[in-house]
This record gives sequence, C-alpha cells and structure tokens, in this order.
Amino acid sequence: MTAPDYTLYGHHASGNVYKVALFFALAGHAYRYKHVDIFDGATRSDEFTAMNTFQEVPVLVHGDRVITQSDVILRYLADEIGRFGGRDFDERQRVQSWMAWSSNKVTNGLASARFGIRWANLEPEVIAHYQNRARNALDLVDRHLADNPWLAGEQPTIADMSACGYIYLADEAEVDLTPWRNVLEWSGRMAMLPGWHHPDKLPTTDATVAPAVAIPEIDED
Ligand SMILES: N[C@@H](CCC(=O)N[C@@H](CS)C(=O)NCC(=O)O)C(=O)O
Repeated sequence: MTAPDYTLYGHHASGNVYKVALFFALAGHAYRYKHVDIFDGATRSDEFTAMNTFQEVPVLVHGDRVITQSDVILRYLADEIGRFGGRDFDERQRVQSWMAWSSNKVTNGLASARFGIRWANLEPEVIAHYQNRARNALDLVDRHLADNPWLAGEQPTIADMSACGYIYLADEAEVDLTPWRNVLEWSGRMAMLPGWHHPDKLPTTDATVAPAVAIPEIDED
C-alpha cells in the first residue's frame, strides 16, 4: 500500500475523532493515525498548539494543510474525496444545517453527559441536565427520521456521520436509546454500510489504517 495522503491526529475515546475515522472507513480510504494523549496534556504542548490553536483533536493534515474541527474536516474530506457531501446545493445546505445543529445539541447533551460520568465526576444534577438535553436532541432526530432514511437526503452524508458519533456512545452517557426507535433503526442502517466500525475500534496507537473493505468509486450526482 502506498503511504496515505491524510494524517488524522486523534484519541480513541473521542467521538469527534470517530466521526472523521468513520468517513475514511465508509469511503474506503486509508489514513495515517497519530495518537494524541489528551489525558496527559498533549493537546496543550507548544508543538501541538502551533499546529492547532484550539488545542483539541481531531486534526487532519493533508499536504501543507492543517484542518481542525470535526465538522470542518468532514466537509473538507467530502469535497476532496467526492463522497457523502450532498448531491446538489440544497442537499449540501441541509448537510451543513444538520452538522451545525448536531455539533451543538448532540455534543452538549450526550458528549457532555458521557464526559461528566466517565472523566469529570460531575454532580448527578449536572449530569441529569446534560442527559435531559440529550433526550431533547434524540426526540428531534427521531421525529425527523420518521419520514427520512438519512438526516439530509436519500442517502448517507457527512451529516449522519457527524450526528452518530456520540449516539453510538450513548450507553456511556447512561442514556438508553430504546425509546427512540427511528434513531435505533437509522444507527443500525449506518452500521450496515460497507466499512462501518464502532467507535471502540479506533486505533489506540500510531498506525496506518487500511480500509476494511475496498469500496468502489461511486458517482453520487
Ligand atoms: N468542536 C470540536 C471539539 C473537539 C473536542 O472536544 N476534542 C476533545 C476530545 S473529544 C479534545 O481534544 N480534548 C482535549 C483537550 O481539551 O485538551 C470538534 O468538533 O472537533
């Protein structure tokens, strides 16, 4: 295999990193992975800060370009690789709207509850507040999915990858997804896509990640 063009800096516990890894997996594209020990201050080092002023993972390096923020990385990859970005102007706009909404409402509910439980040892009332936000977000996604197979169109897009990152980790936020049947069916549909993997399969060390399946180029227009 020739060396991959893309390098993803990440940590295996991160749902935001997973969104990007999932893009590569579903696009059948190899990437280089660099482990960043976010629990040992690695994002705060001078070297890392010089690369990413936001001091967070994921970071994508592609040639001379350094792209930060998971949803911006997803849009970049969709445009560069020509997959999952939306087939026309209207679909692209819907993709962007869903990504902006979910990186606020899904992250500030499920991701915050999970972080509070697993790492920050937050007070139960604070965790309950985040779980409640998560339930409100799940209500909305579930309602939308009642009439739509995917969030932004007739086929999966980066909007689905963005929203599902923390939904696959809902058990760690102690939110039982059983009441949201449409969300469960949608996440199941996603898991059936060739190449899909769960967040618990993110690499834990530096690695070259080859796609699990060879996925043919698809003309999405
Ligand atoms: N809005 C950012 C959030 C990224 C984020 O929260 N990254 C966390 C891991 S999930 C991180 O790197 N934390 C390390 C730190 O804050 O030092 C995105 O979508 O990429």
